[in-house]
Order: sequence, then C-alpha cells, then structure tokens
Amino acid sequence: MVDDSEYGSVAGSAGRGGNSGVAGASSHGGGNSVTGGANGTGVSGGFGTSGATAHGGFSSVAGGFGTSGATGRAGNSGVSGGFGTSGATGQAGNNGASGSTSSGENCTNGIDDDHDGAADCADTDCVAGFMCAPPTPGGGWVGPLSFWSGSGSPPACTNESGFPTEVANASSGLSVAPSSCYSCECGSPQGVSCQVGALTIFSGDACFGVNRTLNIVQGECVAFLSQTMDPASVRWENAPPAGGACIPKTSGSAVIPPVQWDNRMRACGDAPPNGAGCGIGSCVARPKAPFAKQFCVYQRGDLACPAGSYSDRSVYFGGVNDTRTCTDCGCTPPFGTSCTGTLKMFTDIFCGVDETNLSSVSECSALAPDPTPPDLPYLTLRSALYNGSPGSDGSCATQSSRAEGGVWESDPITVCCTP
Ligand SMILES: [Ca+2]
Ligand SMILES: [Ca+2]
Repeated sequence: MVDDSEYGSVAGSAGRGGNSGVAGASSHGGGNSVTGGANGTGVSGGFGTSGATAHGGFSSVAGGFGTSGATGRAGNSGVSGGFGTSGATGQAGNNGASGSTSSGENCTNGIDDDHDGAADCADTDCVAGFMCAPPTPGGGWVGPLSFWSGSGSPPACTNESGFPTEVANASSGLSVAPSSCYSCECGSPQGVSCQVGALTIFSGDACFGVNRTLNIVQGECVAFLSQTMDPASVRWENAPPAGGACIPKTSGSAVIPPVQWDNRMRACGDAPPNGAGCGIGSCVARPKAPFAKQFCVYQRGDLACPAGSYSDRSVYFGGVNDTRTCTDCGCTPPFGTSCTGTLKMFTDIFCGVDETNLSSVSECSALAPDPTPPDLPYLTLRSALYNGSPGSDGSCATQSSRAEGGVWESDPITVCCTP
C-alpha cells in the first residue's frame, strides 16, 4: 500500500500536468486533481511560463490539480493572467482533499469509479481517508466499528466519520459511595402486661411453716380451701411484667448515592459494507480522532474474542443490578420494666371479707385470724385478688438502620479490537 508521503509525490506529478493547465480547459481538470495540487503547484508556476503550450492543456487536465490557490498565483507570475483563474479552480481541488471523490473514486462502493484499474482501497486515491478493516467474524459479532473509550463524554457517531450509527454505549469501572441510613431512637416501653402474680401462704407467723404458693390472674378472685392448713402469714412473691414494646423513631433520610463509572465507551457502526480492494475485509473510512485508530467488533455478553484479527478484548456494562437499601429502625424487647399494684387477701372465698392489703412484693404480712370455728375437721377459706399495672421504668436498646445489599454490573458487552 502507498503511504501518505508517497501519495504526495504522486500528486506532485499531477501538478506537472498542471502546466498544461494553462489552458482554460484545464481548469476543470483542476477540480478533479485536488490533492496533487499543493506540490504540483510549485511546479506549475514554471508552467506559467510555458503557458504558450496551451494545447497541452488538454492532456494536462489532471494538471488542474494545481489545486492550491498558491499555485494559481504562481501561475499569475506566469504569462497569462488567465492562470490566475485556473488557480481558483485549484481551490475546488482542495475540497477533494479526502482523495476519493476528488479523483472520482468512491472508496466504499466496490467499483473502480475512475477506471484506473484499482477499486476503493486498492486505489491510491483512497489511501488517505480509507483503509481495509478485517472481515467481521461470524457468531454474532457486529462490526467493523470505530470505538472510543475514556472518562469524559463520548463523541457522537457522525455520517462524516463514515461510522454513522451508535451501536453500543456502555461503561466500566463501577464505583459506589457508601450509603447513609436513617437515625434511630426508641421510645419508652408500651403495652407491658401485668397479668399475673404469685403469693405464698404460710401456716406460721412471719412467713414460716407449711406453705402453699398460689398463682393469680389480675382481676380474678382466686379461692383457697384447705382442711389441713390454717394460714397465719402471707408473702407477695412476685408480679412479673410481660411483653410490651418500644416504638422506634426514625429521623433523617436514607441516602443511597448514584453509581459512578470511571470509564465509558461508545462504538459507532453501519459503515458502508461494500468497500473493495482489500482481498478479505472491506474498505471503510479510517477511524478519526477522538476515536481509536483500531477497528473493533462487539457482541452482548462476557465473551472471549473470536480467533483472528479482533483480539484485543475489553468488557463494558450496560447497567447495574442494584439491591442497596437501608433497614428500618428497630428496638429490642423491653428490659427493666416492672409491675406495681395491689394484692389483697380475704377470709372467705369470694374476696369479700376481712380484707388484708399486702404492702409490696417480697414483704411478709400477717393474715387476719381464721373466723371459722376450729371444729374438726375444720375448713380454711381464703381468697386473693390482684390488680397490677406497669411501672414507668424500663427501656429498649436501639437497633440502627443499616445499609444492606449491593450493586453489581449487568448487561456485559464484549468489545474486541485489532491490536
Ligand atoms: Ca469505488
Ligand atoms: Ca479507481
């Protein structure tokens, strides 16, 4: 393949043709020859002198290449002012700089448009702006693509670039800042139950002697009948609190920061597929900065690259799976709660006679004498009544709001590029 400098020299020779350009007719040719212009121009200055060779002009059609305005001026110095005009033609040539069109060769259509025996990438007219991309492998790969990756904003895919369509737009290098969760505190215990109590009755004074323990339910009169025991003292054993809960209070807000990507990518495709002159592969536009010089192919999934030219692998992601959340505030079950209230004993079985108020838990109290005659077999009748209510003490431990879950990359895309 011919490199750029060589290409330039070729243009130079075209310039020589420019001499002939002297002739007005050559001006058309000038349009065609575009690139050659610059170099050839200098030469053509000389031509100006030879302007006389007007006829040669025809042959020199290519000479029109004189392309650059400068050349034209050289022409001016040459004999005829007319050359100056042809110089203007040269400018049109500049437009053709991309090579192909100026010379009449469309570099991506598979046809030798300018009939010089070389089609598309095989034609030196196409070297500057086009090159052969390796064939796109089968098995679902899409290409050839021009490809960009970086930390900034991806460039657009443009018609001008030869790769007009965005075919993949993804990211890599996921970074996630920590979540910030709610503030929590717990109120006082609510709903503590004081439903049961227990007392022990003793046959002797001061809570000595034979005894029996009774469990009693709040508000229910519990009767005790015995033919073997005549209680003289009683001890309030306990009034255990049960249940209850603290209500968690939530303040602040949960902040789950957006995910960040260190790297983004964009791939542009839909290059015309028919460019010839490559043997295998197709003649397509050279990717231009800021796109990478390499051609690439891509496919959805986290895959190995296909065998062959597209071997430089990178993986990007189209999105994330995000399960991050903050747990609700919570409170442990209450601790340190208590029950207060009243416990009374009676000398009948209906909680109605000879009320004895027991002062407090664990204290021993004397009972009113048994009013029943001590006939044998005597019968002891007693009853007890308990009314309990929760105290104002107790608390719960706070269970904080915690960050849970995580973020994972999803929707992988594999990009494989020429080295
Ligand atoms: Ca062509
Ligand atoms: Ca050609």
